[in-house]
Amino acid sequence: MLTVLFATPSLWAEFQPHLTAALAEAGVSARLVTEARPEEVDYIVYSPISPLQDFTPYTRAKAVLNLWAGVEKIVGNQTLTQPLCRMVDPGLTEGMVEWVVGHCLRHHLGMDRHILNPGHFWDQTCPPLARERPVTILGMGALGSASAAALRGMNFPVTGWSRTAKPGCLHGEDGLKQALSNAAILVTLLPKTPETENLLNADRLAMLPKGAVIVNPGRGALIDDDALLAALDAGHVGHATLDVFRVEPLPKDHRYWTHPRVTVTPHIAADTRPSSSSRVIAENIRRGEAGEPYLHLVDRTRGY
Ligand code: NDP
Ligand code: OXD
Repeated sequence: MLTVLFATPSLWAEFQPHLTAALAEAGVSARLVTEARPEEVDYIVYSPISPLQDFTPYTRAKAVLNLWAGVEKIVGNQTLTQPLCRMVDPGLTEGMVEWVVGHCLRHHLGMDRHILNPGHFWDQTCPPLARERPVTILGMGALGSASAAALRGMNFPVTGWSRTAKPGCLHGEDGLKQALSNAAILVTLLPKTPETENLLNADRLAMLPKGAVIVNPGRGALIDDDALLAALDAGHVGHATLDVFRVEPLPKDHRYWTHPRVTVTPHIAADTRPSSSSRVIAENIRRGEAGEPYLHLVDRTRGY
């Protein structure tokens, strides 16, 4: 029987029934535990909030299965020699699509004008149709491409940008310039890697059309904070809706909290859902045992 170590005790109560059921459904016979002798562990279900950070004693572990989509907190861990899989969870994807669409629609429809204006506000200016509001998505992976599909379904013209060339998607520096210069709303769904850190610096923010809105559920480090605040102060960027930050929780004295054109949400864009993600974990353990390739394997050199 396999030993599967669930390495985040604070999430155990939520995940245990779903993982137990998913392992049984996948035909995997396993002892699911929160504590075990390291040399007896076959698979590790990990999250960035796991106390486990030294993988050296886990000599028998065949893979580390991350509960999060983002892997920046583990990908550089020198003690990790096993394959690392990230989370692509249908529930998480659905949640992200809803969050992205919701925040895009807020800005597209100018909802704040009516919700936040007290008194007898009677401005009858109608917003344009979605088909007239270009959206750019940086990062066209699991979450970016699902968000793009949903926005396209509502007629938003969506431009995608990713690292590699793919059909209907821009790439490279010229592609980025084109993607930014066309963005009334910019959604950032890139992973944090050495290449993406501070991608949105002052020069790149200047490429956006005046008044563009930024919606960032990706990672805080994608944006140079000082450059963004300067662009907001100058009115070049119309609004920034930010879900992720370099330091979380966002420090109480950070200017983002009080800036009139910034909306802060506390890293709640999308959560890994225990029921659907447990099936992904169980399927990967089944694959590991059957000698089949793992799903969502992280490329350690690429960083995501
Ligand atoms: P994927 O790995 O599926 O997609 C990443 C995308 O980014 C790919 O399209 C990839 O390009 C592109 N990319 C990576 N590096 C570069 C680069 N240097 N230049 C251009 N494009 C690049 O990730 P997901 O879609 O699953 O998740 C994206 C991120 O969303 C996560 O890493 C995490 O940071 C964040 N996230 C935030 C959550 C929240 O609640 N706020 C919840 C879940 C995730 P290519 O296709 O060519 O490989
Ligand atoms: C993730 C996240 O990476 O929630 O899954 O940010």
